[in-house]
Amino acid sequence: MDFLQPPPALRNTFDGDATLHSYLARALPADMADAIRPDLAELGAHAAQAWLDARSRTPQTPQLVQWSAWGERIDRIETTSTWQRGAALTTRYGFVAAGHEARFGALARVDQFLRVYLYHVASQFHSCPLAMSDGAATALKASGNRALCERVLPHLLARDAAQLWLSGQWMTETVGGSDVGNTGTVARRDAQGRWRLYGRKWFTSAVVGEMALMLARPEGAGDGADALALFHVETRDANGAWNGIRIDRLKDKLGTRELPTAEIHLDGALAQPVGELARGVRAIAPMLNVTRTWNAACAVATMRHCLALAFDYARQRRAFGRALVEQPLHRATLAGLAAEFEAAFQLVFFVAERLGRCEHGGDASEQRLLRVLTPLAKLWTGKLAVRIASETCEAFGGAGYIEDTGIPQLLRDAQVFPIWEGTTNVLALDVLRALGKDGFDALSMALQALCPDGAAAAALRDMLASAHAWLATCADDRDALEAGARGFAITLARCAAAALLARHAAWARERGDLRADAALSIFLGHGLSRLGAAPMDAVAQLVDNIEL
Ligand code: MFK
Repeated sequence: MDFLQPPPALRNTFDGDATLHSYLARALPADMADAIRPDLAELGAHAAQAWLDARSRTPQTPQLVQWSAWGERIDRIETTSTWQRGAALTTRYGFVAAGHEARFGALARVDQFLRVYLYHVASQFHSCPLAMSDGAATALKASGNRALCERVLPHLLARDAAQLWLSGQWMTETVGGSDVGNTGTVARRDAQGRWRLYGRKWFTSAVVGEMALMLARPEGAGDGADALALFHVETRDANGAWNGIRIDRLKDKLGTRELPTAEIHLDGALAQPVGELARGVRAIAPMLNVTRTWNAACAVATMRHCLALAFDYARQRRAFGRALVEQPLHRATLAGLAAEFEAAFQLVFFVAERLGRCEHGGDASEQRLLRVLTPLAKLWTGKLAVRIASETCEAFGGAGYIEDTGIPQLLRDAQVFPIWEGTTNVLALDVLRALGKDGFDALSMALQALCPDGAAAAALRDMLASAHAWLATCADDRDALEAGARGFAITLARCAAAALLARHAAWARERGDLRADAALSIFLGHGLSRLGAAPMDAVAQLVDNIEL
């Protein structure tokens, strides 16, 4: 009989997550942890079952049905069966609502992101419209538009599936996802004085939702970002017909294939300004910051899922006379990945904690810290998720390259994290914007205050001094600053993650748990510095003269 390798198994992802359990014990009051534990355990069981189910059926993708049998344009999107269960799960577990509810006060965001962390991989990127719905709720609250909040928030934050609305964030146009100031969609008043939108949106991942927030240029306003205004659009009219929206096609994407991302035309969609008829980028920024936090939480969820499979396989799979997990090089490889994950986990949940605190009256210094840590967490975890997913494919050898093992999908899906909600470079430049002229010193002090004495504190002090020195070399050279922004931002993210992992490790050590300590020493061993950019003249030689 030929040898048959058992497939990798995923156990209840809550029960088996030592990182998560240790975090719950440290960061949450015992009564809160007790209150949410049953939901988290159910989500862990759901994740394990979803992994099994996905392996035993043909993959599903959404379909766009543009025409009825009788020639009527209907633009109906048929979603996967997992997506069809999305509203029931969302309202049952409060993936959006929990972050806005009062029962845990400033820890509401931690409650929410724990749920998101356990749900994301099983959700088939239903987490994407949930992120945008959360972002829309947050931006609307910040706008102070009471009438709109009263109409929309009960739906976005519903605990009843029949009431739930999803929101899109329709920002990207054919001119690009990054240079939002070039938005071409125009807002024009109709004969009754109502605003109607005309334009083309190039990536709309929640067109199945009930509403969207989007930027448009009021007719006659000038060029540039400041002239854009933020609008609220409901996708259907009172009769259920599309509100001036035409779905052109669904995107054929590298990954996130269960998520129906559409190209659409707006042809007179009735819309309502959220606030003033200008400065729309600033008005949508709270939404961006929330969706970037989701991106980071979903990235660490992906890392954890990948590692669980790679560890399970390493324990079962034998080669050269022993299990892979006994092979020194494979052990070291897995430990290196796990250490990066542990650090990323601490950073993401720290951002969730700070988001909650800022929403419950955090002072200006807390707001500034959150403003910098959000893009740092997003950009670093996005890249790390791709690396860990890629290493996971490799940890399975040839099987990791075969579609129906489910492993390649992890890599294809992870690749969205550095792209969605702003690329690594856009986020790195945002870090410079967020730091401003004097933000580095404040960040530096905040990180050092978090980090207990020891090897991590010394490494952190040295690294921050190097980062400061690098910044000084760019004081009069904006191009050099921008060229090195990615390395600078990743260095700061690693510094923040090291400080937070050190803090957690010190707490765990006192309780006899040395796992986080081990992760810290490996993480520090990988080095905090990613500083430095190629010399500008060498870059110019290569980029300006190369012919390919
Ligand atoms: C899940 C699966 C998805 C399926 C596949 C999806 C594939 C990807 C599809 C996409 O296209 S995702 C891309 C989504 N796009 C973005 O995330 C936007 C990327 N661009 C940026 O983030 C730019 O930095 C940004 C548009 C926000 C700003 O560019 P600008 O036009 O240069 O504006 P500016 O002048 O820097 O900022 C305007 C104001 O907003 C300023 O405030 P003031 O008016 O008071 O000075 C900024 O401080 C403020 N601001 C900008 N970013 C902020 C912010 N405030 C708070 N937080 C922020 N993050």
